[in-house]
Parts: sequence; structure tokens; C-alpha cells
Amino acid sequence: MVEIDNWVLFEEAVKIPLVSCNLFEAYGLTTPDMSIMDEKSRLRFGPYFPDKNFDYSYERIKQNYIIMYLSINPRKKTGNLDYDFIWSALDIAAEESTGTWDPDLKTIIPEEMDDNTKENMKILQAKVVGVNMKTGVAAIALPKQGFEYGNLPQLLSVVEGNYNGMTSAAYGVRLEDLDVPDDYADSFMGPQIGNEGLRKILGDHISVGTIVKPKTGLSVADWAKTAYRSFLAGLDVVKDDENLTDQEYCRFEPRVRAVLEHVKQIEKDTGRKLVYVPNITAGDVDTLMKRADLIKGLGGNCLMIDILAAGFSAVQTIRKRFPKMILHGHRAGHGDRTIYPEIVVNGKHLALRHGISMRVLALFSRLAGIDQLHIGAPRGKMEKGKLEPLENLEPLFRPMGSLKTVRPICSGGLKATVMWGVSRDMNPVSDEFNENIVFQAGGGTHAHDLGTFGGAKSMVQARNAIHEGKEPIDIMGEYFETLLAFRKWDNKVYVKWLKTLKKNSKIVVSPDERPYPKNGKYTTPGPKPVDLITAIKVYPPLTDDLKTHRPDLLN
Ligand code: CAP
Ligand code: MG
Repeated sequence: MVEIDNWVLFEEAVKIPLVSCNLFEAYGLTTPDMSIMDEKSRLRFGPYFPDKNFDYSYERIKQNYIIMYLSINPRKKTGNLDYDFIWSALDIAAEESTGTWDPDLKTIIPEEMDDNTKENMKILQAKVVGVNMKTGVAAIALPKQGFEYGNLPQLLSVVEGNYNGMTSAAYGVRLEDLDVPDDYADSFMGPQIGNEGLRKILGDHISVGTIVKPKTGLSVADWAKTAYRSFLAGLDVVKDDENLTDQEYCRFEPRVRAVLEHVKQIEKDTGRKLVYVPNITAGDVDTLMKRADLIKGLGGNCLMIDILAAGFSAVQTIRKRFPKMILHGHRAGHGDRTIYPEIVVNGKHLALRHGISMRVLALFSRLAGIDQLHIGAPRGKMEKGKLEPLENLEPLFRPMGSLKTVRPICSGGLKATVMWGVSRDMNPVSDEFNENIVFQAGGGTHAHDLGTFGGAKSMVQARNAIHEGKEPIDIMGEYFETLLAFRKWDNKVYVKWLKTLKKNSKIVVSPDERPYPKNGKYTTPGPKPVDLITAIKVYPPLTDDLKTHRPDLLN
């Protein structure tokens, strides 16, 4: 049984902006009508009502306050939704600034209060500065003087603070978005390499990578061999899984030593630049530092941290100590905070928006100094569609002081066949490919019919095709790895390609075993295309495919 009596779920959905803009406008906020509050509430919440001289201009508020955009399912107090909603917003504003649950504080009686406290009290009150009564979003502006600059956990303690656990405030409250003043943003180190830096290191196209799979069980030798094959075939990035640190079955030190040796060898042989992403997440900061020092000493260029499991103090510390390393942020555990229930009432889908959005966690990560961050992906195993990853992308690129931008990582259940779609989906403004992403596939690389090397090749072939503006059908006859990927994972497109074949078509049906050279410029020829009669001899499964879809070609 679902008890919904006490819930007020807004029927109009919250629309999260996908491009950087004026958030007051984007969330459809209007000035709150404080006159609807009764005398008692006015007395209690007086300081948190903006007074009549309050300047509501977005830019002014944004540069002076940290603004929380909250979806609030108000606590039902009177049954008057407008009243209850504003009451909840005011209760949150009070809790996160100069108030507490009983406003009648006598810590210092006014006669005793020194001038500093008096001044502070005036400055530090949060204000409810905007509401959208249709979607249930309220903007609460917290004076920037209430924050310790450069201290991300302190920011979290406020904006992710007590309010969402307070029964008085709301039945479900979600931090949808956050605005921070430029000078506050600049008090953080932010990304040191960021999207632009990564483009310079890995090239002006999608970075392709893998997570070595299976998740647990590979010995050091097998793990390193898999990483080697992945890099050799052409992947830019090979990473530890989020749960792999220094377990007995695959120790950290021998693993990273073995992988970095391969990396150095391939870099030397080919002149390519590679990124091995070792997971340095540890139980204490000393060990974390030791692991990072080891990587640096061995010539590695990247450190991965499970940002939520390790915590933002750890991320900030690593950023400070290793300003020249690429910081890769894995978001394992975000779902506890970012995913909320949806219920169907009288056939209508209503959302109990609660917790914190991944978008805000992305913004935190950027402040803390992450250079490339998992933001989810459409067409895979994590998100339902493209909307949520796009919502998470925006704070990585929005103007924020002089902070660099962050390279988004799309990962989770992906494979080469969806790269075209994902790259297009990740463009918030048009249907053109967005090449400013890292595209990762674990299962999608190592479960390829030709194994890790072939799977990695299919990823590189897709990446290069996208860069050249080619579609899957244009290259399927050219690369056996791509053909096999589509045959396994996207039969519809595979069949579409079969339909394009002609009697005299020539196709490639043998693997490309060449190591990937710098900029993809091979000096030796790849496998030769053969006619269809030879092709079905070399790769017999093609016979059945042609029998089913193109019997005319077999006559
Ligand atoms: C992907 C992955 C990543 C997810 C995390 C995994 O493997 O290694 O951790 O991408 O999700 O363990 O699931 P597969 P997100 O490619 O085999 O799915 O990127 O959404 O944070
Ligand atoms: Mg993983």
C-alpha cells in the first residue's frame, strides 16, 4: 500500500536547463509572495524574507550568494499549498543560516551583543529569493560570507546539509542545481588539465578507453596483459575498475608497475600518448598519497579517485599535491543520492524528487579539481536516456570564475556500435557529434567476438569514423572488427548494411592485427578486402546472414 496523503507532488515537471544561462529564468522563478504568510510565520521567519528594497537581479545575487535551487515537496501544514511551500523554503533558509528550529535564541541578549555579531547577523541570513509554485522549485540564496572559501566539504555541509533530514521542512527535498559566485569558484583549484588540456594530450577527437573486465578475479599478469592489448590496439585510456584497489588477488604496486612498463614501451615504440588510470582510492590519506607518489615516480600521468567513497577532502588534497596529474573522477555510489522514486497516481507519473542531483555533484567535482568525470551515458546500462547525462554535462562547461572545464566521461554498458549515437546525444544544442568526451567500454571491449584486441580496434575504428564524419554503414565493409561489433550488438544496422551490398562488393573479413600507430597513420597495409564468395569461406557465419537477408547475392 502506498500512503500518499501527506505528499504534495507537483504535476508540472522540473525542467533542468542544458545550456548555461540565467537560472532564475530557466527554473521559471518569480519573486515569492510573502504577504500570504501569517503573522506567526512572519515573526518567526522575518529575517529570511527579502525586504522590500531587496535587489532581485540575478547577476547581483549570483555574485554575492551561493544559490541553492531546491525541489521541495512541502510538509503539509495548513493544506494551502502556496503557504506550505514557502513555509518549507523559509524553514530551510533558517536552518542553513542564522536560525535553528526554535527562533527564540537567547545565546546573547541584544544588549550584550557585540558589534561584530550584530553585523554578522545582518549579513549572514539566507533569503528565499525565487519560487516556482507550479514545479515546486525554490531558490535559497546563502550569503557567501557564511562560507569558508576553498573548503568543499564545508560547502557540502551547508548545501547538502541538515535540511534534507529535517522532518519539519519537507517530504522530500532535492538540490537540483547550484550557483556560486566567481570569486568563490576561484578559491578552488579546479581542474588543472581539464577538457582543453586533455584534447592537447590525446587529440582533438573522442578519447576511447576501457575498464579491464571482469571486475574481480584477474591476476596482476592477466590484468596487465589485457591493458597491454587494449593500448596496443589503439585505446587512449585503460582504467582500473572502481572497486579495484589493492586486493590480495591483484596487488596495486605490481599491477601499476606492470601496466606502466607496457605504457612506456608502447609510447616509445609509437610516439603515442597513453593514459593509464590507476585507482588510488584508499582507507587513509597517507596510503592515498603513497599510491599517487608511486604512480608519479613511475612516470604515470593520471590518478583515479572514487570521489564519493573517498570524499572531497581527499580529492582536494590530491589536486593540491599533484597539480600536473590528470584526475579521473569515478562517481560510484552517486545513485544513493541522485536517484529518486517515481510513482504513478491516477495514471500520472509523479516524481518524489529527493536527494541531490548528479549535476550538482559534477559541479562539486569541478571545484575540487577533477579533470575528467563520469557523468553517465545514454544507450548503455546506467541512465534511461540522454537527458540526465546532458544535465550533468552543463556544469562541467558553464562559466565559473576562471575555472577550466572538465572532460565528460560516458561509460557503463557501452560498445563501439553506440558511439555515433552517444556522441550525437551528448550535444545539447544540435545533432552534430560532440567529440569532447571520453567514451569507455568495459564489457563492450572485452566481450567482442575477437576479444580485447578486436574490441579495442572496433572502438578506435568508430572514433576515427566519427571524426571523419562517416556513419557505421560507410565503414562496416572496411573493418572486420566493426562488422563483428554490429553483428553482435546492433543487428538492425548490420542488416541495413547487408542490404547495401552488391554482387561485386568487396569486404574485409579478417582482423587487423597491427599495433595502432601515432595519429592512426599505419605504415603497413591492413587486411585486404575480398569478394563475397571468398568472404563467406573465410567467415562462414556470413553465409547464413546472406541466406536470410540477401539470398540474391548467393545465386
Ligand atoms: C563500466 C563500469 C563503470 C561504469 C560506471 C562498470 O563497465 O566500469 O564503473 O561506467 O557508471 O563497472 O559498470 P562496462 P558511470 O563498460 O562493462 O559497463 O560511468 O555511469 O558512472
Ligand atoms: Mg566500473
